[in-house]
Amino acid sequence: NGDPSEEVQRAQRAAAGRSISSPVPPTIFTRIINKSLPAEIIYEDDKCLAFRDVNPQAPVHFLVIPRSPIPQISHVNTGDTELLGHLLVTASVLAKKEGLSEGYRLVINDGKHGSQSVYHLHIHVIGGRQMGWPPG
Ligand code: IU
Repeated sequence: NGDPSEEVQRAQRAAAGRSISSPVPPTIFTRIINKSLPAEIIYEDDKCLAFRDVNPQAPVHFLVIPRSPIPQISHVNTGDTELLGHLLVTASVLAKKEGLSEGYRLVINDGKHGSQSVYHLHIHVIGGRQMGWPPG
């Protein structure tokens, strides 16, 4: 006790413990990725998956999510550039597959002002009707 080296060791053990446990609490989307919660998955690969939104806001409404549990778009860094590109290209390819030839809306909600409700990054792909602007 009172030995500074012990204190340092304790702090290092605590820090190591924190980095082992995930800093991001799992969301419902982790359960969709794990298949422990059923969802209508329309596409998946090694980096992402896409599934229909349970509360669709248009005739076509699906979400494209990374397997990696990035909580929100404001938390990404340059190391995520390739993954984010992949999510956008996947959204575009799937929109075409879903027949959205007249156009569609991509939405990423971030944080409180963005009305984000699930803190696992997702791109909404919404289409099959005329969209309004500005969004609410
Ligand atoms: P938001 O961008 O975080 O607000 O959107 C979350 C979306 O996830 C929203 O459109 C929900 O309807 C959708 N969703 C879902 O598809 N399946 C679920 O089990 C849950 C939410 I919870």
